[in-house]
Amino acid sequence: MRFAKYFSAVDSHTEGMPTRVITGGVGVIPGETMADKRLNFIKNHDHIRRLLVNEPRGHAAMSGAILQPPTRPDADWGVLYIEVSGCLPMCGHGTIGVATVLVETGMVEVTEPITTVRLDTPAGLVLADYDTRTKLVTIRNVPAYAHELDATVQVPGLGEVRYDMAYGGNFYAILPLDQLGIPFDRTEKDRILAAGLSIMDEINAANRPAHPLDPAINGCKHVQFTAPGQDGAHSRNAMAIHPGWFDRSPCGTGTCARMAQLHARGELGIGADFVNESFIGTRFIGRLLEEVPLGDRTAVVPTVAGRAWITGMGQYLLDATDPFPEGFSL
Ligand code: PYC
Repeated sequence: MRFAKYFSAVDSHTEGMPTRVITGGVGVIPGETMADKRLNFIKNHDHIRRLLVNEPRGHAAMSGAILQPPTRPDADWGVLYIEVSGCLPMCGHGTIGVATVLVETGMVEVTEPITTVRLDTPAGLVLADYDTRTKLVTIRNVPAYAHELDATVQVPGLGEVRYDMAYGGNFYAILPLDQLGIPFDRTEKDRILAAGLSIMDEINAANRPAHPLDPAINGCKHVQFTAPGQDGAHSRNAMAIHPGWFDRSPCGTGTCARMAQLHARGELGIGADFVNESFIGTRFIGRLLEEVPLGDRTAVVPTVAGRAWITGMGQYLLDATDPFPEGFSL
């Protein structure tokens, strides 16, 4: 057999959501910053993402992270986030997975009981504190902010939809699912997903959000349908993501966006815990540390805590004769 490509990987899941951490085989992507590397990767190397997340090596809700040397002296590793939806600026569940893999495989120097891993991400520096006693990873994310409150959009088949747009490393349209009259129930997943995809299409056509300091971070690929929390959770979500899947975790950047939205509405104070529950019942614990300026806006610095578990280690290969060199999706 002749291998056209050969990648080493450590697979994990964060509260149910996979992160395939690519530890070798990609090489160093050119770029002065991780944001530059992300754009270069999207333009010139996206076939690698497709090969690693699409079927048959991945699946319709696959997600991963490619390790890179950092581009800044205060970081231990650089990270590019890959998913079926594309190459994200930041990913919370992915960061929890990366920190767990780096510590558990000894790729960073481990200190007991807390190891701090400093990650250079396309959205900015993210710190991850790994607790070796509990496996809990607490990430200190980039500043999150409420981009627009009480926006409306006309959606075919749904009429006028009211939503808040918030950023937590990605942009999230946030609305209560009961606004659409759909029960918060996994048996309704097809209807919920179809509504989410239509809403993001119309928002991107009519009112596409962009980050105030980095216009390359733009567009809404996530619709966070919320429901009241239960059994100690403050909120639940069904996170509909382009091109058609749900986050299995409570969504790290989505939890940060939700906290920024609640803070802007005066419903979440600095220092208060916010427990967010996923569509499969797993939880992250979020908290806002402080307010900070972000261009001419006010943002908040969020933390999110959750756990990840390693599920496998392996090599992913591309045989030179494989008829699907970029995999496929159905
Ligand atoms: O955890 O930030 C997250 C995330 C983004 C997309 C899927 N998960």
